[in-house]
Amino acid sequence: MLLLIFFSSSIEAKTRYHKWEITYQLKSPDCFQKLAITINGSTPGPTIDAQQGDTVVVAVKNGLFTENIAIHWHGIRQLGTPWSDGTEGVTQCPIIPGETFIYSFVVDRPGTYIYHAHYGMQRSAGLYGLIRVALPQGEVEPFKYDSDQSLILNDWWHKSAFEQSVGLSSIPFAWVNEPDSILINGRGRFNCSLVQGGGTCNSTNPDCAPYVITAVPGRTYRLRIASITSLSAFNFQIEGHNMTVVEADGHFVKPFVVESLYIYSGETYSVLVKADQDPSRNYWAAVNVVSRQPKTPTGFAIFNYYPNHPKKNPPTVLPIGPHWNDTTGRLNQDMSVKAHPNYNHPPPKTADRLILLLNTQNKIGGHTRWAVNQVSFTLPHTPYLIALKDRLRNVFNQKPAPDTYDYKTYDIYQNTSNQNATYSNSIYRLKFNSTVDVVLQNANTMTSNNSETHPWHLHGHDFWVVGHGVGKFDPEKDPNGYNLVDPIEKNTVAVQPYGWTTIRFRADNPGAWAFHCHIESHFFMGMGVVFEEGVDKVGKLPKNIKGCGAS
Ligand SMILES: *[C@@H]1O[C@H](CO)[C@@H](O)[C@H](O)[C@H]1NC(C)=O
Ligand SMILES: *[C@@H]1O[C@H](CO)[C@@H](O)[C@H](O)[C@H]1NC(C)=O
Ligand SMILES: *[C@@H]1O[C@H](CO)[C@@H](O)[C@H](O)[C@H]1NC(C)=O
Ligand SMILES: *[C@@H]1O[C@H](CO)[C@@H](O)[C@H](O)[C@H]1NC(C)=O
Ligand SMILES: *[C@@H]1O[C@H](CO)[C@@H](O)[C@H](O)[C@H]1NC(C)=O
Ligand SMILES: *[C@@H]1O[C@H](CO)[C@@H](O)[C@H](O)[C@H]1NC(C)=O
Ligand SMILES: *[C@@H]1O[C@H](CO)[C@@H](O)[C@H](O)[C@H]1NC(C)=O
Ligand SMILES: *[C@@H]1O[C@H](CO)[C@@H](O)[C@H](O)[C@H]1NC(C)=O
Ligand SMILES: *[C@@H]1O[C@H](CO)[C@@H](O)[C@H](O)[C@H]1NC(C)=O
Ligand SMILES: [Cu+2]
Repeated sequence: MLLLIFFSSSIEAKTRYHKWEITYQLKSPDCFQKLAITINGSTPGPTIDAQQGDTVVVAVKNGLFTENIAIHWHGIRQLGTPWSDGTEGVTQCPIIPGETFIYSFVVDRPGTYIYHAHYGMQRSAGLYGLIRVALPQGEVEPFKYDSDQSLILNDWWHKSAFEQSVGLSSIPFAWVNEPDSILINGRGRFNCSLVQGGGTCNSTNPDCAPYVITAVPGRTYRLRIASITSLSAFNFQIEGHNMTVVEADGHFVKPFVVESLYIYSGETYSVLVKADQDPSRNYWAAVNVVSRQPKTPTGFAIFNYYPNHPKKNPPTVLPIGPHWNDTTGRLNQDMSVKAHPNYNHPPPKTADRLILLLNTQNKIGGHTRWAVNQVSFTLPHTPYLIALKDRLRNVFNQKPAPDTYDYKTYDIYQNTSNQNATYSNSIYRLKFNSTVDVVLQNANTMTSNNSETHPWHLHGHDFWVVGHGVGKFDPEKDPNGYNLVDPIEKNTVAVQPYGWTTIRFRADNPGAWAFHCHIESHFFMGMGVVFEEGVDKVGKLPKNIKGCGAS
């Protein structure tokens, strides 16, 4: 009896074991059949549910015959386990075919997170899923809801990730183009009559039937929305229903109401939606591409009012969302996301170091690349964590990566005017426990009058989003406008066209951490950097992360 009470009231952290096999399968998520990378046969993969403080153990078997893999746990800081971050080339060697790799990490914070492939461009082949971390027993969120549902948004191509990556690295350059469709929980709709030159496309395949969210009139729904797109920025809306934003990247938000939500690759949000409209019909949940001129049809799910038939289409046309190029609207949302007053941990008032990062598109030896302060990033053969911890010499460029660019004279509105970008695998070494400001400065691409949106993701940390601005960041004036009172903490943040974004973080997690644009092809084309901090404090590295390069 005593034992029973002990167990039922126990708040001891649990260990949650998962065993996954990664294989290729023929899938038709948008009705068009294609080889997809799956976890135990499914894409998206299984959702990992855990509670704050639990240890998650995932034994990943690489069942692909000819490809390496690695899986990143996006938003999990990996405190004390920097080797479980799953970033091939940074924190581990790839998992080779036939091999099983065991990831083990603590989920130390409640909220909504993602996992996805972090090797080559495999993420776009379907290897992704959600992580939901519940609050400890007896604790509640600072908001109320009747039901908790998840939507993972993605963009999808019929071309393989191989064909895409070969095109990106070829001369002449071949762009991946806009996605063929938008997926909501792995379901989309391609117009099969547009299929040219073979391929199987069956519009009545149940795998591409729209996803249905069933709502009971009067109830409030928490929708956890995650974007894992390879390219697109999205706008999400439920026709006729406003949404209250309450969580962003695992942090409670000072609630604010939106008619539609902008979401960038690598971000997660929770919104509350009340089923308080005319219950005699269903409504569209619609996803539209923004920030690039859309060439992809609107993605949709059905917001079904019980007891209407879940498959009954709403009587209206699909919402087309806001103007794709309404940068001001997107910036307004960025600036509305602030920490919830009861969960506000203001940042240090000053930073010890300022790193100004200019984002440009460049040509290097005829190749089209992205560069940060003239450096187009390449991964070394020996992962940084191993190289740094085991003091392996000459396995990456030891010259420090540049802290700034020529901000006094650089014209961010001109076609990328410099021809000086080079490849490098150099990194930033941060003083342990120092406070670092990073300013991401956007600029014109190599196309006239064009600047893109880049969602930057930091591994191993959350950062405070202390400022956003339009134009060129001025290191003298702009810091005066920083929000140091209640900035949101996030792991991914957008830099809008011709704008800048400043993040602040404490370099207090020993390890080597990637910081990169979350657009799959941009990172592939060099849009990233690596930070090292306190690597001497990292515990003994597990053997299973080694075995490539000089390790
Ligand atoms: C995945 O498949 C393995 C066997 O290969 C099995 O042990 C495991 O339970 C499965 N996991 C899930 C989540 O289906
Ligand atoms: C599918 O494409 C065909 C051919 O262009 C077009 O006639 C048809 O209206 C499209 N169907 C839908 C549902 O968009
Ligand atoms: C399309 O899928 C439906 C449902 O699975 C099936 O009944 C039908 O035979 C398929 N059509 C073709 C041409 O394969
Ligand atoms: C949604 O919010 C807007 C702006 O705050 C308001 O004008 C509109 O009436 C609201 N719609 C609903 C359905 O509550
Ligand atoms: C937005 O794009 C449209 C074309 O889709 C163009 O006509 C319009 O001028 C653009 N607006 C801005 C603010 O760039
Ligand atoms: C490129 O390098 C050359 C030679 O070092 C230098 O003169 C020029 O100013 C550089 N251009 C830019 C935009 O940095
Ligand atoms: C890091 O710095 C903060 C603030 O100066 C201090 O409170 C904390 O103890 C330091 N942590 C470590 C591990 O040195
Ligand atoms: C921009 O500059 C690059 C590199 O000099 C050049 O290849 C490209 O054609 C230019 N684009 C435009 C629109 O002028
Ligand atoms: C670029 O934008 C400027 C200012 O809005 C305009 O004067 C110019 O014509 C545009 N150039 C092109 C090629 O669209
Ligand atoms: Cu980018």
